[in-house]
Amino acid sequence: MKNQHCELNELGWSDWFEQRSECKPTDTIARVAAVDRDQLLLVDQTGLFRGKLAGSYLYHHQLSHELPCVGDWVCVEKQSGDDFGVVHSLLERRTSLRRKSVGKVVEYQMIAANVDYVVIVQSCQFDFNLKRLERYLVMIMDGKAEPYILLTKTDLVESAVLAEQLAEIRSAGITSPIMTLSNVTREGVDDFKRLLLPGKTYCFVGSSGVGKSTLINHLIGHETLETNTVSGTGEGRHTTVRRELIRLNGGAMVIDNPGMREFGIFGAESGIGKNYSDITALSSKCRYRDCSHTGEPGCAVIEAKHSGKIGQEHFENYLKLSKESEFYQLSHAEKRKKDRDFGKFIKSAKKDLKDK
Ligand SMILES: Nc1nc2c(ncn2[C@@H]2O[C@H](COP(=O)(O)OP(=O)(O)OP(=O)(O)O)[C@@H](O)[C@H]2O)c(=O)[nH]1
Ligand SMILES: [Mg+2]
Ligand SMILES: [Zn+2]
Repeated sequence: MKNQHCELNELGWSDWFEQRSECKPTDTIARVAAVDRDQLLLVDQTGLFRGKLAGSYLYHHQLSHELPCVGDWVCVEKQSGDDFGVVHSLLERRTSLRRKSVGKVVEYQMIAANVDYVVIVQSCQFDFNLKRLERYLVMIMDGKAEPYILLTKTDLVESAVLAEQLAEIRSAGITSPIMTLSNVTREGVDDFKRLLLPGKTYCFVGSSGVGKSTLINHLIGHETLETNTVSGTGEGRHTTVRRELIRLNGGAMVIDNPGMREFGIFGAESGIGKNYSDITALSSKCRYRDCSHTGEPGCAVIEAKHSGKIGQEHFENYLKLSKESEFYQLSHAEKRKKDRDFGKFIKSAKKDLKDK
């Protein structure tokens, strides 16, 4: 991993944070480049270093949105020369990209903090969906960031299809800037790249497989030899198992995201139940209670499909949505596990404190 030296402003620091910072004069101010459970990858003027959350911080902040996420600014206790720091506070967020968690207390699952722009990526082949686009836009406005709309895979559709999608977005009254590109022919990639401003942070969101990482790799790749990356791209490749802040050679910062499952906009209370009540009603007649309606014996849904009571397309849309919803459940389970790990961490951290 490459270390780099730069000013805090180049990492996105501004007066806004300066005025609100409660860091002690002896603290190091750093930005969170990646989070791996209780371990943090931090970056400041001197480069990258590892950190962990102070036990006392964890003790007082247990809701997931109170914990640092990628893009956050934090106050760190660190001896000069040390390559490890203890994070003891989190600065107020100027913007946050987050979704509400289901539960009794109001809790948010953070996607990223202090991003200036959120790039909503949809592939113009198969993935384009106005309703989903609108939901992303609401989420972005809610978090006070600026949206960009990016349609990818233009190599796979006729230009008339693309033109129709653009018209559809505009006629829905959406005025955000729209870009189009193909990662294969590279048409539009340079135009997109020119939009990225130094010192600004861009977070990429969108369904799995729409080409977010491929694009980010192109953005890095042009200059692989001399790329200054904030984190994890030493191998020259980017994987989307976790979010990380990457600094491009031009000075802009990008955050990749894993696809749909991280977004979880298909909660049980939204779409599926309402629009597919015919199928959910039939499910109760399936032989198996957890029937997935994909070939189990005694499946009432498949039977209804064969007899024509349920349309093929309706059925396929249902399957698609419920798969995405499973992804959401999965991410919820992962989150629970993470919380448990954090719980264990709190215990051990508290023990550490006592031992001192
Ligand atoms: N034809 C075509 N294929 C593309 C384009 N962009 C990406 N792909 C392909 O689409 C697949 C998925 O691309 P990724 O970049 O991994 O998609 P992603 O959005 O990062 O997906 P997740 O990480 O799962 O969220 C890869 O096989 C890419 O080669 C494009 O513009 N045109
Ligand atoms: Mg990816
Ligand atoms: Zn069934």
